[in-house]
Amino acid sequence: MSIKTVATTPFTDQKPGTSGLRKKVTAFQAAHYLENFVQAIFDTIDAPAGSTLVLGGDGRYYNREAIQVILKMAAANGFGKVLVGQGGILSTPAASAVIRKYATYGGIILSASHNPGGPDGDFGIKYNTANGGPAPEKITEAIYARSKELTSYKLIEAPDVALDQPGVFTMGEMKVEVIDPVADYAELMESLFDFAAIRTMLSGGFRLCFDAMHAVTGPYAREILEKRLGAPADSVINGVPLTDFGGGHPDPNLTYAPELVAIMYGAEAPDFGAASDGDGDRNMILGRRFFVNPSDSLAIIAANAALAPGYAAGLAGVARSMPTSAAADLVAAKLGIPCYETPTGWKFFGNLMDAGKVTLCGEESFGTGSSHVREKDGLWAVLFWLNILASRRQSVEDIVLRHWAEYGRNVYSRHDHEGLPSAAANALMDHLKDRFAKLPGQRFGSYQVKFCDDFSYTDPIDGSLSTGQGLRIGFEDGSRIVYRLSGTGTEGATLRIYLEAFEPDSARHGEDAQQALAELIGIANELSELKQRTGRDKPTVIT
Ligand code: VG1
Ligand code: CO
Repeated sequence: MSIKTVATTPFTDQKPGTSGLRKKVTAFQAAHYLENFVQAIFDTIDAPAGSTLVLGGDGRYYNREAIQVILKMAAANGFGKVLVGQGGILSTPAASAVIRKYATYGGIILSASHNPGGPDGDFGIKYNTANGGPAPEKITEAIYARSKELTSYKLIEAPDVALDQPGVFTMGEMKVEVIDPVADYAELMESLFDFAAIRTMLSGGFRLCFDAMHAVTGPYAREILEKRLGAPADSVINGVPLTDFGGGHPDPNLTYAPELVAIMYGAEAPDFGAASDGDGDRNMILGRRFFVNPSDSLAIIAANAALAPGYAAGLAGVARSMPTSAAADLVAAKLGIPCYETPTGWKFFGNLMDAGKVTLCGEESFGTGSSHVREKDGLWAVLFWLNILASRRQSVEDIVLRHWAEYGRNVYSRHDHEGLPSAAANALMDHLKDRFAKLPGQRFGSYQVKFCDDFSYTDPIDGSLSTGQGLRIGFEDGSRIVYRLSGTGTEGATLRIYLEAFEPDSARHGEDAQQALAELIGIANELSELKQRTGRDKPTVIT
C-alpha cells in the first residue's frame, strides 16, 4: 500500500456551524478543501489504528466523489474498516443507528441537510462520535483549530471501491464493507413501535402521504411505510433520491413542501401527511388541512409516549432547544420528569441522553428524536405519530386540540429572514444587545419586558459553557421573543425571530398563530429595527 503525503496550506474558513461544515459544492471542489477538513478530523479524533468508521451521506451532488476521497484518506490514516451505506447513502439517523449498533469509533456524515443540492448547491460534512451523535463543541472547535495549522494530508493511491452492491472490499489494507443503508434502521424502528397496530389501521382505510422530497428518506419510507406497514404503493411521493433533490429545497415546512401541502389541504386530503428533509433527520407532521407545529409535536409525543412499546416504561426526562416553545415543559411538569433547555443544535442533547437524563428531545425546527439514536429522526417521528393515531383512533387535529385543551396552547411561530447581508444582520443583533440594559420594565402595547439576555448554557454533565446562543426578551405574561442568526447557511446571514405566547383559553385555540401573535411580531420587528436595518418587513419563511 502506498501512502501519499500531500503538502497543503490551511483554509481559514473551516469552522463547523450548528451542524458540521457546510459550504457551496464549488468550495468543496477547490483543490485540497475536502481533504484538509477530513485530515483535521482524523488528526483531532486520533482513532487507534484499526478502528472502524461509518461513512455515508444524503446522496446529494458530490456525495460519491467525497466518499472515495474519504475512504482513501481513512486507509492512509490507519482505519481498519469503514462501513459505507450502499450507493454512499445513509440518512443521518441511520448513520447514528449504525455507529451505535456496531460500536464503531465514530462516523462521517456527508450532508448539508435541508440546504439545496446540485452543482450550484451546498455540500456538508460532519463527524459523529462513538455514541452516534454529532461531535460536541469541544471537538468541533479542535477540528477547526487543527484545520488552521494543517500542512499536509495523507491518502493512499488505490482504485475507487464500487459502492453499488453490498459486500466486503479492500482498499489498501483497509476493509470497506458496503451495507444495506435501510435494514438496521428499519429493524430498530420495528423494535420501538407497534407495527401490527399501524398495519391494522392502514388496512382499515387510513390514508397517508409521505413526501421524501427526492432526498434520502425515499428508500427508508418505501421499505418501512409501504413494504413493512402495508401502506399503498403511492403513499410515498418524490421517493427517488436525486443528487439535486429535483431542484427543490428539501426542507419540510409549509413553504418548501408545496406539493405535500397542496395534497393535505386539498379536497381529497388523506388522514395524515409528513415530509422529511435532505438527510432524513427532520419531520413535518400534517393532519387533514391541519399543521402540527413542531414544538407541539414534541409535547404531544411526550404526553402520549407510553402508547409506543419502546417507551411504555416511561420517559427519563425531556429536553428542548431554547427557541422551542415551552409546550414540552408543561407535559414534563405533569409527568413529574425533568425538562432541560439547551442551545440550538442536536449536539447539545448528546450528553443528557448518554447520562440517561432524557429520553425525548426536540427542536422547533422540525426536529424530534429520542435516545434510540443520537440524532433527530424524521421517520421515527412519523412512526411515533402513526403509533399514537393507531392507538387513539382520533384525527391529528383532534389530538392537537385535546392536547391544547388540557395543557393550554403555546402559540408559536418562527419568522426567517433569509439571505441578509451579514454586516446588516450582525449590526441588528448588536443593536438589540445595546438596548438590553434599558429594556426590563419597559412596556410595549400590552407587553411589559421582564428580562432580556444572551442565552448561555452550562452542560450539566461535563460543565462545558456555550455562550452567545440567542437573544431572549421575556415578557411579564410569559410571552417571549428570541433572535438568532443561523449557523447552517452558506450565503449571507439568516435571521430567525422566534415568537411565543401562552393561551390558556380553549375558546381561542382555533386562532391562526400569525393573528394571535400579530402584536408580538410587530414589537419584534420594531425592537430590532428590522426594516431600517435590512430593508425587509416580511419574512421569507414562516413556520
Ligand atoms: C438549524 C435549526 C436547528 C437545527 C440545525 C441542524 O440551525 O435551527 O434547530 O439543529 O439547523 O438541522 P440554524 O443554526 O440554521 O438555526 V439539520 O436538519 O440542518 O442537520
Ligand atoms: Co437535516
